[in-house]
Amino acid sequence: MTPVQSPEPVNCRQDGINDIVDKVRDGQRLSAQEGWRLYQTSDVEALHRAANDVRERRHGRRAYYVFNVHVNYSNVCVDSCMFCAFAKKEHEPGAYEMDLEEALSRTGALQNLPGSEVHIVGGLHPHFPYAYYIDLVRGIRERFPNVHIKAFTAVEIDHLARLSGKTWADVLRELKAVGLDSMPGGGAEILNDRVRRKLCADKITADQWLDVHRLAHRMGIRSNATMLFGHIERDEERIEHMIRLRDLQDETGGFMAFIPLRFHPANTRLARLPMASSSDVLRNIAVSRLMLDNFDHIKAYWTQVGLETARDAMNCGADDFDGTVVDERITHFAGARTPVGVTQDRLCALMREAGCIPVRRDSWYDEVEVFDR
Ligand code: V47
Repeated sequence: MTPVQSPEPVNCRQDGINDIVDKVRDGQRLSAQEGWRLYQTSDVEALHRAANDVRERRHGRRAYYVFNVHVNYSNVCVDSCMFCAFAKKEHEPGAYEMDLEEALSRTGALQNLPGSEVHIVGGLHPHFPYAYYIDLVRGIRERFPNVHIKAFTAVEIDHLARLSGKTWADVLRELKAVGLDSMPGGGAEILNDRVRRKLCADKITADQWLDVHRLAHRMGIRSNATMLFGHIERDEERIEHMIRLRDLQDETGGFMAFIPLRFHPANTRLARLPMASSSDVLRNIAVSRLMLDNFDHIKAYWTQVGLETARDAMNCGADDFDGTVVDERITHFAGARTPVGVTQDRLCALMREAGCIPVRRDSWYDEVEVFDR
């Protein structure tokens, strides 16, 4: 694990970030201490500008989205994470399960369009057999050969291994054999043991989350990485999280995008907490763009940050809106007021408002359609 320096004492805090901006311009890597200063600075304009410069060097004014649906196959979960409003115990009101036919019919909304994506995530179900997950991926692959299957977080991969008595490698190999293309970045929360003990003690540890992704990357399965922010975590723990991801990315190069997830407190055991403000959302986007110098893409996940804030994020370091995100449930159980899916026209209009060229991408970030008129 990467040692993260503790922050400077408050009395010698340095507010300006010109030296950090110069380092970024020279292509130098930022330290934990510098990352922490990016969270503290009052010069938000300089922070956003520096992050936007990096974004423009990598992607110009292109802004990406994918045509996608979410299939949250069940919310029944053996874990009890403090931040989660989605998970229910079996037989609890609101608990649900989807059979294969329902998952297939939801994926059908993509019309088997080349470049489209199904994002499959669910609770850790105590009784679904291992075959359910294999059949789900195989069934989608057989019926919709053009659809990219991005399925199962590292936490679910570990659950499948426990339930089947197989190794992580066996599970990943068998899922890949029936059609799994890539893995989503969920379940990372904050990669710090203090936070995980308080927030999600039942979950795999930070090291295990990283180990599953390392293994997946070595097996040719690319993935994303998330960071759930705006609950009990400290700025230095956000930075530790990013540095641990950056270290793994140095090793494998397997991450495609980083996605800061804005914690939604409604209906959770942390409902007393206020939701992070839009300016905090933009700060996280900008800091991650500057710290994660080996990640190609930073997503502004509009379902959680809001459509207008996602638009503004395109000028603060983000280059990707995620997608149409039809049928998302996890954030909506926690009170999200954003639509349950948007049209491609709406996404493109927002990107143009941000001064960007909308680009429909596939899940590997290859361009499918550029709307440059
Ligand atoms: O793992 C749970 C988080 C994640 C809440 O890889 C919450 O492309 C906010 O991982 N408020 C699932 N967040 C979502 C996810 C994701 C989303 C979009 C794109 C990708 C990708 C991945 O949502 C969970 C958890 O970290 N979450 N509860 C909540 N109350």
